[in-house]
Amino acid sequence: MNNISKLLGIKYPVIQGGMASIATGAFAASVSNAGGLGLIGAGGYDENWVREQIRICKTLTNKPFGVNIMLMSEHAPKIAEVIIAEGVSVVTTGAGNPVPYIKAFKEAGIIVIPVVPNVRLAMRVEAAGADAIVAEGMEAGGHIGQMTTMAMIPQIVDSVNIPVIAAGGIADKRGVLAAFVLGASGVQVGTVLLATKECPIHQNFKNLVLKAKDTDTIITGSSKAPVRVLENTMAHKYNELISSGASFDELEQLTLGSLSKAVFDGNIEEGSFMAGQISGLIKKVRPVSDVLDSMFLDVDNYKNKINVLL
Ligand code: TUI
Repeated sequence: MNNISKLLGIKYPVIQGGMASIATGAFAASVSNAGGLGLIGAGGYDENWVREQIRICKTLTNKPFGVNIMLMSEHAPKIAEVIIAEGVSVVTTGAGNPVPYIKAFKEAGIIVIPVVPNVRLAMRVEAAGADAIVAEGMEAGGHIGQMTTMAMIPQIVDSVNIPVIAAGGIADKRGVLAAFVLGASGVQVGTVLLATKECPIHQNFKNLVLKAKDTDTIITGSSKAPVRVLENTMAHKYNELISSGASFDELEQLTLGSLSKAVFDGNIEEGSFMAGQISGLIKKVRPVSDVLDSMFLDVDNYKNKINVLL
């Protein structure tokens, strides 16, 4: 059995992205029930929302699931306490340095998988006790680093001894196999899960993903917090605001506010539709189980054949 599947107790070595403002307890449960690791995306929500979603998720699946903490959030410390109190088995982190949290999670017996954008942070979180890492390339949607998946994965694989999960630009079996060839042990996906029956986003958001071309995402935001979104009026307005010197806090508020406008209202002009470059590959809405089954159908077979050649 694959080491990530074994570590997490799941069928397929795939974990869901954090998907701030999207990944509810119900959505996480549908990913876990389909054989991946579902995650509740804490995003900008507070600890009470996260506690409620954990309890909902527990009623909808008996499979492992986790919580993703967005570390830029002011609620992150309280959310960490709730995760420990509720006995969640896996935590992933994003958008910041998770090192201050790792010891407490490990003492509580929680599997910790930070999302990192470069080799330096991968090495730091390994030294602090992380169980595995997600290495997320800048092809991904949402908050991103500077490295591409293709260039980063083998460099991280050669720099750490813990399993590496590849993310950014992966939406089908070809992406999974490419990740394995680069030395990853599993994948994280977000964009492809937007186009699922179970994903609780506005239909307009799903339609934008379905009709996106390869070049339809752009990077908005400051160099401190670049965010990949589907190009629209809001994305350009945001970049103009940055040029005019808006503060970091103002921008973070705008990001989270416009994310809600995309996810809940389907507001095509004013929403921030966070999605990755692989949007152009996604042509239909499917059940989560179809997405995961098709990503992993016969993958072990192909992997063994490739390993003979490597
Ligand atoms: O976190 C993500 N993707 C996200 S978070 C999000 S919500 C949001 N809200 C307000 C402002 C910005 C975003 C939407 N999408 N992916 C994982 C990820 N983590 N990508 C990059 C990083 C990262 C960046 C810097 C991780 C660590 C880090 O460390 C900085 C340091 O302190 O060393």
